[in-house]
Amino acid sequence: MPDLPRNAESDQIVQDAAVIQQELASELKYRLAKVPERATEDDWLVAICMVVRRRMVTALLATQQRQRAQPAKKVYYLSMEFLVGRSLVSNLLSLGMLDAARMAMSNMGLDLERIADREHDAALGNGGLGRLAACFVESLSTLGLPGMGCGIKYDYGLFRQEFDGASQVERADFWDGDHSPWVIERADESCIVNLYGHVEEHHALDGAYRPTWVPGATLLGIPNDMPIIGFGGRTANLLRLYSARASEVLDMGVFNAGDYVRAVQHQISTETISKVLYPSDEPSQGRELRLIQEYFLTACALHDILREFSDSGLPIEDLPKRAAIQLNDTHPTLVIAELMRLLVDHYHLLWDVAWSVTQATCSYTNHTLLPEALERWPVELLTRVLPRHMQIIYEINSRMLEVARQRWGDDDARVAAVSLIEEGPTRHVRMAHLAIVGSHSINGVAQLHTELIKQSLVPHFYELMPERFNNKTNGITPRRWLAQANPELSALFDETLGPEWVVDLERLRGLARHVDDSALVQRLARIKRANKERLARYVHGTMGLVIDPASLYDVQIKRIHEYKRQLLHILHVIHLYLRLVDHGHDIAPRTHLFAGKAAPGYAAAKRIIHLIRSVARTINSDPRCRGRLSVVFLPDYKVTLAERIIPAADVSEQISTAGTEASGTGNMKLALNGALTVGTLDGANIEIRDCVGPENFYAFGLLAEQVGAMRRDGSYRPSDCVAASPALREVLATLVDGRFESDRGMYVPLRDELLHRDHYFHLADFDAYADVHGAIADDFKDERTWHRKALHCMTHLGHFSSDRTVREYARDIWKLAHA
Ligand code: 26Q
Repeated sequence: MPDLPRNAESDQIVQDAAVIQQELASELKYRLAKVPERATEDDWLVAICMVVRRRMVTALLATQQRQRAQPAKKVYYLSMEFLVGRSLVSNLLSLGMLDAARMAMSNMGLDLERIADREHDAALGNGGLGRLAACFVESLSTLGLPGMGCGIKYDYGLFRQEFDGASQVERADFWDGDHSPWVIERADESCIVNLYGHVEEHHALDGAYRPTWVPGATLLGIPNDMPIIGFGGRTANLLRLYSARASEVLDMGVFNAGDYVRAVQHQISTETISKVLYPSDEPSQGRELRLIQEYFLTACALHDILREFSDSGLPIEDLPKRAAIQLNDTHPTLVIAELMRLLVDHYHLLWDVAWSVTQATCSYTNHTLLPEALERWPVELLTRVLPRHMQIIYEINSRMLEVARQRWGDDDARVAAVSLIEEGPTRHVRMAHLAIVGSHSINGVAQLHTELIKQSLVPHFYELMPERFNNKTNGITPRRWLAQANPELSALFDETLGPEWVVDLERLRGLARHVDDSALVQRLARIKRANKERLARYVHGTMGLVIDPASLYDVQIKRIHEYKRQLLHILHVIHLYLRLVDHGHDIAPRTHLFAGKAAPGYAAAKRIIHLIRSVARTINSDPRCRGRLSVVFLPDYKVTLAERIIPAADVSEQISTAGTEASGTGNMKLALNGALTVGTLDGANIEIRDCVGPENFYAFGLLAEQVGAMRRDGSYRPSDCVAASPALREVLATLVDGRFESDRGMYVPLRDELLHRDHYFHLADFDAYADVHGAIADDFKDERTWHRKALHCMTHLGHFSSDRTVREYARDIWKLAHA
């Protein structure tokens, strides 16, 4: 039990609780028209959210007033995804009213945690990139920096994952943003967004080229503001999410033409623009609706940016003095063409001036090295949807190619390599190239990733403009991922270090003095145990499975992707199973926990889930495994589920093929909650290992360089690995001998891919992976040493706070004034 707060503090909590209690009663009565005896848990959820919302609004208005009084440069973080999760507890925590709210509710016979558990996750993102955006907006507010997240208010966020046996089934996840207590609609600040049509050529009196875009369709972008409060409650910045609505302007035109049915149909199709988040973390090439979504975001955001700028009274050339636009991957890259269009066609700036303003304003973060994940849009599609933008992209390209030719003469291959247009049977616009030329900064999200961008992804651009490339290693907010997710560990930190660590994570260093304090290490062990018991109860309650909190919890939670190699993990589980049941070796008790969604159209990923669930079923029902080995695939991975699993993990699986995972952020969350990492030297794993020391990190496998070399010279022969490893042979055989399948032949493609191609080098790393797991199992037997290692790791992970990351962006890229 955490110690009771000191008296003055607890007096304050009692007083605050009394106020909250009164407000709760009043919300229940006047907003919901309910008496307490008849109120449901959902009613109480609304009531407590409204009580919190009042304080959020106060903080928001105060922030806006301060920012108006002292105009300063502001960052606009443009992202197609913000994976926010729940807000009630995080807002209570930031406002410093969590304990008081808990007390108020308990005085009324209610359990805060139980009621908070009714809140629906806002799942407006797929995974890492979307969650990073949410952490960044929170850090901006905590640091008191002026910023705004700009995104889309999807009606349907990422699908809910259900199962039909072992197969993933996707269900729609409606997010009722229109009725969320955290969202304020700003219909008065709506803007018009144009699409389709054609460009008419005009010349001004002075002969200047003045094209006019005559749009074929028009819709409205409605801002919906979600205040994101910083820790301490002083600053609330906005997450502004745009929703699309049919515009009356256009409907009238169609009505006048007498085509009623078409008018109504059109309304349906414009409103589909913000209907649903694309559920893939890879581009589905050429989807018109996705392109329109991306343009919709950039047009709405830029409209607001320029409106806010116009309040400054400064000339438009000074835009970069007041606005920095950060592109979260290439998804909002059209902002570059849109800004050029507005500056040239509407503000009548000369091209070169407009181009300098655009470059000085925009900057681009890359999140992927996989070539298939780079966005490309067919020229034909872009020309049809955004004719004027396509002209502008051509103009940008021809000027850039001119520079390239000056530099490389007629080395056509090199010049073609940087072109914004990819030639081929169908021509495409390469969005990463547009983002690079239109930005003053291009950053990767971990050191290795940034090196690979420079050396392999776009080496020619790096040669042309090396000064633009820089690294910003990702981070996570310690508020959600420690204070909120792991309250007991947080309380221990508070006691040992004082409360400041939550806004200054480097203070975890202060724990270093305690690694030999056995009382503290024991408390840490007890906290981990309590978290593991809590997760066991959840697993039992939701899936009916019994797992043993004394066993080692080995956790892999992330999107299902071949490059992340969940397959390597499950092959190792099969190996352990065979040792246990076929070879009669004993193993130390362990529980393997998986969670993650596969994109609906990604057959290979769905097959991997199927295999994991089938192996789980076989193992969990085999009496020989009882007390030794169990496997759990938890359905419907999302932010809230991550918050439950992470504090309970002993081992964190970060096993992507070296050179494929840009950074990873789950690796940081798990390590900060006291899990030890088994990982390849990939993404931010490398930096985590540098911080915690190699003796506290279970590294294995090929290096990125080795993988790269084998890919280039084609020397990898997966069958050689099988020949050299009897264990591997045995494991692969189980994929086709009917042991795990319900459907005969189901895993043949999986086995064949491994044997004949193995694009992600599973077999090459298998033996090393099994060996390092042997060492982990040995180390876990010595509990004291294990927890001491975990403590040592936490001590050295302050670097991975998103506060540090955001400060670096603010200083190096956005050039914001210090808070
Ligand atoms: C693009 C076009 C059309 C449809 C979908 C997409 C799309 C959507 C999401 C493409 C990519 C994504 C998401 C990528 C992502 O999450 N990348 C992860 O970013 C994290 C934060 O930087 C890193 O830690 C991970 O390593 C990286 O995989």
